[in-house]
Amino acid sequence: MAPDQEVSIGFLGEGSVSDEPSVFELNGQLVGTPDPNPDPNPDPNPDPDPDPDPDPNPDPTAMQATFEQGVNGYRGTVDTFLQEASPNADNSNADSLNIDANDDGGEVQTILRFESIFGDQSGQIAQGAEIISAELELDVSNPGSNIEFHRLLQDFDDTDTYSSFDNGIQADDIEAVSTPDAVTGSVATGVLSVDVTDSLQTWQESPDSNFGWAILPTSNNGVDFDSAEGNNPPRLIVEYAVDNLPNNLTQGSELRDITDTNTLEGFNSLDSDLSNLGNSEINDANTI
Ligand SMILES: [Ca+2]
Ligand SMILES: [Ca+2]
Ligand SMILES: [Ca+2]
Ligand SMILES: [Ca+2]
Repeated sequence: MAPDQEVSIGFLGEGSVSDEPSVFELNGQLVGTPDPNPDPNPDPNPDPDPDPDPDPNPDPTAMQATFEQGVNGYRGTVDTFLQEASPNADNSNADSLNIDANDDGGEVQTILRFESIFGDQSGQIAQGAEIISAELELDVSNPGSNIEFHRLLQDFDDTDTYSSFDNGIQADDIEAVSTPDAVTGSVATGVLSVDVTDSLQTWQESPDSNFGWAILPTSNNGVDFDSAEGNNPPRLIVEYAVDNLPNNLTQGSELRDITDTNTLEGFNSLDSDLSNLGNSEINDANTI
């Protein structure tokens, strides 16, 4: 509208002019409600039955993660055994591991770790998960007495030896925790299942502290089982639970606010209305 253009305003109604006309005429054109800018893309499928009462505490989803060398691409098992009687022996590639208080006159210890088990990659234990249970399965070829699983407090390579660990591993709360997380009964031939839930829960709190276990003997009747290089490598099976909601959205109302497209559309149309109203007022002020 040109600044000097004359404006004529007329009200339309059924016989009388109300204080707040719903329709009026501006320069010969009808304006006012009805909405001069109807939504050109109304939602063709509005939710006919929005959940009025979403469960604020949905049941967590139980998940399982399994780690075994060579299975589903997993390559994170690191293991070897340390021999007092052969203190410089590198057993990194041995296909069997040994734990024995007396073998050829010296103690034998096994060290075993599963790396890269926590994270957001497929197959890993999800961040923020609740560990429900963890089982370590070992394929035993030589039965024997109880063995103990002590969490290691120091890192190791599978090329480490009894010498490189300075007289092997001491469960002294420096090299390994003094109290074992798990102790087996007598070990039979076949699959030995060890409950290692305590270890996994501890490591999850600080994944960088996962150095694995020192598996230590309790008697001269030793135990052998397959290593990561053996036919049936050690297998770690972890059951855990994750919340159904993302970690940063714990309330149903928060989730609704963010995903409510009606609210967003409402903002768009409100903005459009204000914009049109503003233009009209400016034009009118310029010319009246
Ligand atoms: Ca090995
Ligand atoms: Ca030592
Ligand atoms: Ca022995
Ligand atoms: Ca034995």
